[in-house]
Amino acid sequence: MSDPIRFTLDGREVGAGPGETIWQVAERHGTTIPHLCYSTKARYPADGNCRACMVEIEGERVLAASCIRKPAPGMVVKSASERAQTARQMVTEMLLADQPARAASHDPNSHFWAMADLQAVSESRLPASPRPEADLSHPAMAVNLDACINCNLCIRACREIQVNDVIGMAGRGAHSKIVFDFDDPMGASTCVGCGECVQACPTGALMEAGGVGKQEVDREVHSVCPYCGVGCQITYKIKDDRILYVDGREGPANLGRLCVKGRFGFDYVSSPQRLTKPLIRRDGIAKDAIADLDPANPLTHFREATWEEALDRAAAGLRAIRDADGGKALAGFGSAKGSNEEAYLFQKLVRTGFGSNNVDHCTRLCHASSVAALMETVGSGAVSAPFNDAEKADVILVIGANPTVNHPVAASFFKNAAKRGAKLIIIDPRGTAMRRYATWMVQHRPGSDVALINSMLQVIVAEGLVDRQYVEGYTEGYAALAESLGDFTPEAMAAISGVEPETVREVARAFATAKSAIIFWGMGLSQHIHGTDNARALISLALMTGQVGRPGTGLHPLRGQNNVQGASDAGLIPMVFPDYQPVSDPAVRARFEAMWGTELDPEPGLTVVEITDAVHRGVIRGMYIMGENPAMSDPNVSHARAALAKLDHLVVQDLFLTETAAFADVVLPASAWPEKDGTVTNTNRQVQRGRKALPLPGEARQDLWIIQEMARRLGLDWHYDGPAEAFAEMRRAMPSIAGISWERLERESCVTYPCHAEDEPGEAVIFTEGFPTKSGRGRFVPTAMVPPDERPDRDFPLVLTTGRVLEHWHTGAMTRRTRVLDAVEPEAAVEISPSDLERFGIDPGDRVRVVTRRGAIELRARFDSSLPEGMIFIPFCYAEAAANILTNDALDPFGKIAEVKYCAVRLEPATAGRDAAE
Ligand SMILES: Nc1nc2c(c(=O)[nH]1)N[C@H]1C(S)=C(S)[C@@H](COP(=O)(O)OP(=O)(O)OC[C@H]3O[C@@H](n4cnc5c(=O)[nH]c(N)nc54)[C@H](O)[C@@H]3O)O[C@H]1N2
Ligand SMILES: Nc1nc2c(c(=O)[nH]1)N[C@H]1C(S)=C(S)[C@@H](COP(=O)(O)OP(=O)(O)OC[C@H]3O[C@@H](n4cnc5c(=O)[nH]c(N)nc54)[C@H](O)[C@@H]3O)O[C@H]1N2
Ligand SMILES: [Mo]
Repeated sequence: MSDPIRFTLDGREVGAGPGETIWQVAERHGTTIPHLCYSTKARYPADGNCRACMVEIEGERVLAASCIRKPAPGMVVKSASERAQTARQMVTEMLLADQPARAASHDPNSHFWAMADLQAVSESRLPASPRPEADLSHPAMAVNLDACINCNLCIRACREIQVNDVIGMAGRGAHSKIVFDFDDPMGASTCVGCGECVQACPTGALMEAGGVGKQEVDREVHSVCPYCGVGCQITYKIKDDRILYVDGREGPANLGRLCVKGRFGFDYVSSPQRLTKPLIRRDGIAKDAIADLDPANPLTHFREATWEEALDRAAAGLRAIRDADGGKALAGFGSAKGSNEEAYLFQKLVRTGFGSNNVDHCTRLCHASSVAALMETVGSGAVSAPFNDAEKADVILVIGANPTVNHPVAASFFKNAAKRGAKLIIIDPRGTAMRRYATWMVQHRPGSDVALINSMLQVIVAEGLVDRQYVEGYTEGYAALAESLGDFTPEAMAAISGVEPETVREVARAFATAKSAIIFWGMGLSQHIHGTDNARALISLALMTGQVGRPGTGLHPLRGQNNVQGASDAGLIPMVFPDYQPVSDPAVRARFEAMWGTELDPEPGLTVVEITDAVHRGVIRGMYIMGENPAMSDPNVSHARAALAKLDHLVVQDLFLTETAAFADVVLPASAWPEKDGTVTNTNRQVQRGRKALPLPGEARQDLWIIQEMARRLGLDWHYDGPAEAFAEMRRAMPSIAGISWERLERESCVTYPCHAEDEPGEAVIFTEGFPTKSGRGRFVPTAMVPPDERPDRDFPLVLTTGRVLEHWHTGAMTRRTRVLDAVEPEAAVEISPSDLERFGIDPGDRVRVVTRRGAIELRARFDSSLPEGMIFIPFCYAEAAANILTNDALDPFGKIAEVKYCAVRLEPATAGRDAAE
């Protein structure tokens, strides 16, 4: 380290570290110089435009902005000289003149008022200018330009940090003001509601709607966002045991950033529809009538019960089936929305209490195929590098993923990288929002990924761009792979993928010759009957070019649920015990038998869709479902619902009376994320600590407690006194987290696994020296083309793809009960390309009927120019138009994942015509 720069600050000799500004040195020595446009909270680099932090420097005529000025050796700085103080007070007074009076201000506790206090400025001698009206058009945020001081922080938040490019400055001089897009109301602009501007604003000019600023927070609790796998760290701001608002915290994944769900999507926990009492199905109410069950009024179908009665009933039903037909007649779905500790105990309950391995969860519908390919080729199913490594990459490939919608905070880092000069390649049949920042937006035909990726591999081989040294040093099976690529020329594949051969060549060359290239992929690759092949081909791309195991390189399947990585690690998978140890391996089994003190089933259990089929065959008769909503999320959901109805006994543990709970015999009201302590593992393999922020509503109980009470009634003698004890056992079962103690998580909030010892930091980038496979080498697995299961034809001429919208979470269980999110996206719509709208004579806004071989739904048509002709899109979050009534449940043979990204469909006029619907 270089020597500090010595200089004099307010008569004292001090040192400045490299890059430190005068403001920072002063702060370090206990002097807070007033500052407005430089936000320590938002931690953006200073840009020195507000002049609130001026200091005097001896020998200089003009005052200097201390937030950007760096000290020089021997400099004499006076932060408290009269000249500096007067100038700063003048700045504050000028700004204050245009502000509403403090008592009437939008946020009397704002940073601005704190800075005015610091200088003892409480009113202004200057005349006020006219006050603009408030813009309250957005459901989550208020725009109070009367409080704006033109500090630019919101513009930087929107442009530089989140890269949404909505906020700008219009007008000049005294007339300049911030605007959204072309001076649109915020609610009508392209704002995506991330609220970064609100977090950055020092005055309350941009703030949470509903007068939040006028209320005093009485507690803060640090936790993790409950939505996606990015794992943003957050702080709950609480008043009277309710969440008032949420701020982003400096977690390693999010660096203070959040998206609309993390910031504004928290009030599902206090929804009037929360389950607050255990429920038992009324006698004689059939299980086939979910349509007429109102989640706000469960008492038509259920009666309230005590916990004692409900738990006894719940467990007795399962026990009876187990004792009559054996453990294989039961199955459990655990949750990727709960904690690691809950997931671990849930799978242990199934394996030791039911006595089979019939335990699975939503990973099966998600990255199961990716994981199958990763285990087979590189020996580990998790990501090789954190997504934040995009920052170090020269080339970023995003394929079959739409991060601005589904991992918005990760997307902000990808956009930062693209702006910094990284080449961004996007491969997706539908143009995604990130295309604006992409060097190549490759829109291939859906379902043609193997053809496309293999043609890239073919180019790399044919043009001699293979990283020979890497291939020889770290891989096996290259010769057979190269051999298999002969026919996959870009010319031959163009007929299948629809991509110009020259584009394939450019993209392949860019990837292969980059100093560092990283791959991100999502459901567009995994949710196909050839999902495992898609991932195999992609892995070959990384291996062949040596783009793995170094900073800025790697394989990153973007994990979906907040804890899908952790739930999988903890063993909510039918073929493996915790830490992916195969149930069929006798040595592994012996270890777990010794640890759990019981005999274990040597046969892998059934997977999600296989369980549905087994119910139809009468093989499975009872289920325990915690924190999943298969009656909405399973493919071909009419078939899945019929299976739920057919069960002799179903126990559902959830926050709400979901579509799945509608089929339950017993419903157990559980704990939402902000109501519990526990750990979760994000897409980066970062294990993070969530903390209880709120009391449980009514008689709802902790999931961990419920699982244990169920376990006891199934004959297991369990006593885990809270998550720390469950975690301690997990550490013994899972070598990958052996170095992570509860105390350490308490202290550090986040530790990356694999981490083998308490004094190790954990490995952010893995595969630096080969792979955890038997041979230590990464394996090339050749792939052949398998067409989608159900292709368009005369009767069903279009391709249906399904997925998500930014504001809603999966089946809508949580987000449709969140005020802000449901206000932004309240209604189901099918997105259709302009040419298909024309071809089928549909106007945007019309109600249409969407029909596949499995069923039909009716919803509104929406114009979407990013879709190619022949492909329509429906999100699966709307119960009233459930997309999964339409989807195909044909499975990938390796990952057992269903092809929800592709089936044949047709559009018809709605039966309830347009007028009737309006
Ligand atoms: N807002 C929101 N965010 C979420 C979720 C949510 O429900 N809502 N869910 C979370 C979960 S669990 C997950 S798994 C992730 C999913 O995140 P993503 O993987 O991004 O999810 P999807 O929107 O399902 O699909 C991604 C893309 O696949 C494309 N696609 C469709 N067919 C094909 C194809 O044949 N080939 C290729 N290459 N692409 C294709 C679609 O056009 C779409 O852009 O999101 C997580 N984040
Ligand atoms: N058509 C189509 N179908 C799909 C997909 C697709 O792209 N297209 N994607 C698939 C994918 S990737 C996934 S991951 C699945 C997701 O499918 P699911 O996991 O079934 O969907 P969620 O809506 O997230 O369900 C979570 C449930 O847990 C409850 N919950 C939340 N927190 C807690 C808690 O702390 N404790 C308890 N006990 N309950 C809680 C919620 O109320 C909700 O009912 O959907 C899959 N289905
Ligand atoms: Mo997922």
